[in-house]
This record gives sequence, structure tokens and C-alpha cells, in this order.
Amino acid sequence: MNTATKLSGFTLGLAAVFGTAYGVGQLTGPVTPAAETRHDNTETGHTGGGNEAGHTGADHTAGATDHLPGGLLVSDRGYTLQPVTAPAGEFAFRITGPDGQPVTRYDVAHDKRMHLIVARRDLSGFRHVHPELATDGTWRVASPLAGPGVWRAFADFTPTGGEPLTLGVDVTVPGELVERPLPTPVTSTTVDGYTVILSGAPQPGRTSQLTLTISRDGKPVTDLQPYLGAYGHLVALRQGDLAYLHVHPEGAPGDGRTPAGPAVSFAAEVPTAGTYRLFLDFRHGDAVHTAEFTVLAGDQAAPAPQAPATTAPTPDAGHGVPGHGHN
Ligand SMILES: [Cu+2]
Repeated sequence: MNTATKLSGFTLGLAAVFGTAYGVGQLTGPVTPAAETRHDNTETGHTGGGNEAGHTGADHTAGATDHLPGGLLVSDRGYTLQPVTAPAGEFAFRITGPDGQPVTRYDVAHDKRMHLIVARRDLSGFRHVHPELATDGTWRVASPLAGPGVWRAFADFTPTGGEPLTLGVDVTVPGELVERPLPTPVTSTTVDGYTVILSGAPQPGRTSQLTLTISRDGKPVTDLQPYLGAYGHLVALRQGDLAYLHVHPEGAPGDGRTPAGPAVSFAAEVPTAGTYRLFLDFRHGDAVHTAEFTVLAGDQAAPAPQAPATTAPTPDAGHGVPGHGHN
């Protein structure tokens, strides 16, 4: 019934080649052979714990889940994201730890102990909110799920004594579903009266600089307000499986070299070619605004603006060839 839920168990290498999902184990984790060999990683432990910069994915000795983008797994390294029944208008969940008990101790990262990001499976409806932790380990927040659809909820956190994790789970809000086609790629967008221009293009497997420049009424905004310890926060979601990338800004407010706009730069690395939706949160006028962009990474980005980014077959690449793929 809910086919979207079955998309969550990607194997990264296969995703790059076929752009499509293999069979997955839904809530129990991936069952592909490649993934099975990875499970011993969780048992042998992580000697690299505390290496907060170790998210580049370049270390071949690391466990396989280290190679996966965030957000694809509902359970990883002993930690599991569990939605909890909540009153209407509220969203609640907990994280259980390796001992099966709800986790109650978290490290602060980007000013918060828990970042909850939600988006519909069609990449609409993005929200980034900060739930409150109850003493029993339940996180609660006014529901950010704005309307019917299949949503992906990402919990981005660091359990005290553990490594940073982003777990993801599908949540269905019943009602009449309105499909929203992904907007075509552009380099300029407007939100709440601000114009945001994107320069730079993400390249698979290596770091690219993405710069977002913010203006209002034709004037550069030079008094951005810090938000979560930065002048901007950028989340990228991959179309197709909603792989989650939290991109770190270059520089920080108060470091003596990072201006408060109009440009905010990020070092971004996307794992594969594909279509991504970027969500830039920035704060100005005591309000947080979110600018959204569709971007193409890799060979799909080579030709000038393609019409709908979702279906265009690329004749020189393997995908799109009739009869290619499944058996
Ligand atoms: Cu957050």
C-alpha cells in the first residue's frame, strides 16, 4: 500500500548506477547483501567516536553506514527513531538506544539537542523545528506536518557518548493527497520578500562551494541574524529516496571574518549525481525564512536547463535505456 515507505533502504553504490531502489526491509533495516556485511560494524563498535568532522564518506575502512547519507535508516548503530502517539496538533517521538531504553541525554549541536526536519515524499512542505524533551525521553513539538501526504521525518541529533546520527521515518497524514511536481531548477528564488540567488553547483563525491546571496527590495542584506550558531543552515534532500545532507556553513558569526550577509557560503558534498532540493534557513527581522532550490548534480547538470528534472532521460547514460534495469 504505502510504496513510499519501501524506498528507504538504498544501497548507495547501486543508487548511483541504477537510480532506483532494491528490496528493503522497511523498519528493520536494509536486507541487501551489501548491507548485511555492514552490520558487524555496529557490533565491533566505533573507534572513531567523537570525530565530528568524519562525515566526508571518504574513509574506506569505516563501517558501511558511515558511507550512507543520513536519514535513510530508521535504526542505526543501536539507535532507533520511534514515533509516539500524540494528541492532535502535536508530533511526538523518542529515540531508543542500544539498551532498548529511550535516550534522555543528548549533546548540543548547532545550539540544539534535537533538530527535527520534515518534508513530504514529494519534497514539499519542508520544516525544521526543535522539539522539547520530556524526562521520559519523549520529544514533543507542535506538529510540523502541514497537511495530508506521506512525510519523511528526520531526527538529527548526537546521543551523549555517541556519534552524530540522522534517523528517518515515514509518517502518513491521511487525507486527499495533492501531488506537487518538483519545481524546475533555478538559481534565484524569493521567499517572504527576500530574493536569494544560488551560485555554485554540487558535484558528486567532492566538496563544492555553494553560495547563497540574500537581498531585499534590491538591496543586499548585510545584517543577517545568527540562527543556530550560523548565518544560514542548509539541508539538501535527494529526490527519490530523500537522502538527507546537512551542509555546514563556512565560518561562524563572531569569528571576525564571516560577514552577516549578503552571501552565505557552504561546503557541500552530494553523494551521487541526481536531483536535490536545497532548503536554506536564514534569520532576518527576527524571523526565520526558508528559501528552496532544485539543483541537479553531476552529469544531469551538464545540459542547460532541462524541463522537468524528474523524467528527462540522458541518452549517453545508462539510465533511461528501455529495458535496462530490473529483473
Ligand atoms: Cu535545528
